[in-house]
Amino acid sequence: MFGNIRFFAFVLLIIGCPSLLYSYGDPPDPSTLDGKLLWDYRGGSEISGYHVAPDFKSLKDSNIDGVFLHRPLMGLNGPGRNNDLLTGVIAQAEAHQRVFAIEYDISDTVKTGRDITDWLTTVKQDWRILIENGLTDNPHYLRHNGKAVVVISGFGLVGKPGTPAEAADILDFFKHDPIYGDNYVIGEVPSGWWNLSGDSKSDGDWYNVYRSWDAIKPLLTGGFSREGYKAWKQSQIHPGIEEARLWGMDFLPVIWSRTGSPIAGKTSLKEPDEATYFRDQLSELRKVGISMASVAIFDERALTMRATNLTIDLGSSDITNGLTRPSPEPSDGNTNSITKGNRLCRRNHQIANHHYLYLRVNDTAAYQESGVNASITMEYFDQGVGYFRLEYDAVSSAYKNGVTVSLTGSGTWKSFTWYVNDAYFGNRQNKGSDFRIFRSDNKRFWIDKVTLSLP
Ligand SMILES: [Ca+2]
Ligand SMILES: [Ca+2]
Repeated sequence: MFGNIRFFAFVLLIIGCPSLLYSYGDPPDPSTLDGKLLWDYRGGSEISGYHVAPDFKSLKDSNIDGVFLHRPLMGLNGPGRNNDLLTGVIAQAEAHQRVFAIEYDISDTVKTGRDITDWLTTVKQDWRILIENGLTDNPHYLRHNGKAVVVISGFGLVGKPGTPAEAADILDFFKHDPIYGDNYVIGEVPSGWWNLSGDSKSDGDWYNVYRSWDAIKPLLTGGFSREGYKAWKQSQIHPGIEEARLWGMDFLPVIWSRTGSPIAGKTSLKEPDEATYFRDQLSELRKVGISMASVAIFDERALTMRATNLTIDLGSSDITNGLTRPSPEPSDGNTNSITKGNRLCRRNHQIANHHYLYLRVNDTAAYQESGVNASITMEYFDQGVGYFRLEYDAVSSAYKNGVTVSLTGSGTWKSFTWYVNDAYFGNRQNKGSDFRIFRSDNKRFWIDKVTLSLP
């Protein structure tokens, strides 16, 4: 029955706690949604196939904290793939220290022809069984404000089942049932939820239903083009934010990938464009102070596109991919090529005068960002004493200091990664550079490869 349905996936990504946006492999704290990236996993994709738990190692490597596991309503009453998938997700979450939460999608009922009474009962019964089996006691089950997180998707959409009374009924169950309630409930609702327009049913009773959730997550996927996201922000995000704040709800807008998108008229982008597209959307959200967002992707290939790696392999002629040395180099940062420890690299030319390696970030990858997360990895020869320090063009300063990394004199090649959450990269350093690496104490440095990772 699923042969002609194209499954897709969402990533939920919380911004506004920039330092937490990318955890870089640290185990996520399961007690809060803040700062998390969660893949709203729809049970399969063109890559993994249906009812296969996603590879959580790749989620971890992509700095995604876990999944919202979509639980299709069909089959909930019996054994089968739903529980196989859940079992797989739990095992993967435990193996790779990720989190998960359940998402019910009531629009499934259109596909299955189930009647309304049945699915209301079905969802409640499923949740009771899950609770009684200790699901939310699992240390990897996501919580927020002390409550287990549940997503209910699809209420209020034109052409989908469900009345305002039924929505209120199930929300009441998840929030107020004396045994199975007291959950943090996220409503995935029509984009026109705030004014009952467009994709939202217009019945005035939906007004209060939409304002009863703990968090509102409007379905905006496909609602804007790459060129149109700023207008989209004005027309959809601003009023939605204001309305949610007025009612004391958290707000989670969506940004999305076009890779593999089945949405008509939205062609896929090439990889660098895709990553830039993500970043542009995120940047727009940050500018209006949004603290949470969701990201929709349509197949797992898009996961890797969230991160862009720019590299430079230093030598007599550098091998560059998005990072370059300024030419000429600034007067305090002249370098020359040398072979050191069997690697062709660059060192500072005169140790008394040249203390920096300067690098430029390709403007098409990042330029005048509103505080982007970035990691910068340096491969250096560990000789002598003193330290290296990153100095980068940040929102607050063109030469903001990163942490220092001490040399230990081991006589080996090592690497070190800096993590920053407020990069501006506006070409404001000497010779239009975006960051530089400082070597202390008038000492020699040898640096080979530098990698900049952007979301
Ligand atoms: Ca090299
Ligand atoms: Ca630049």
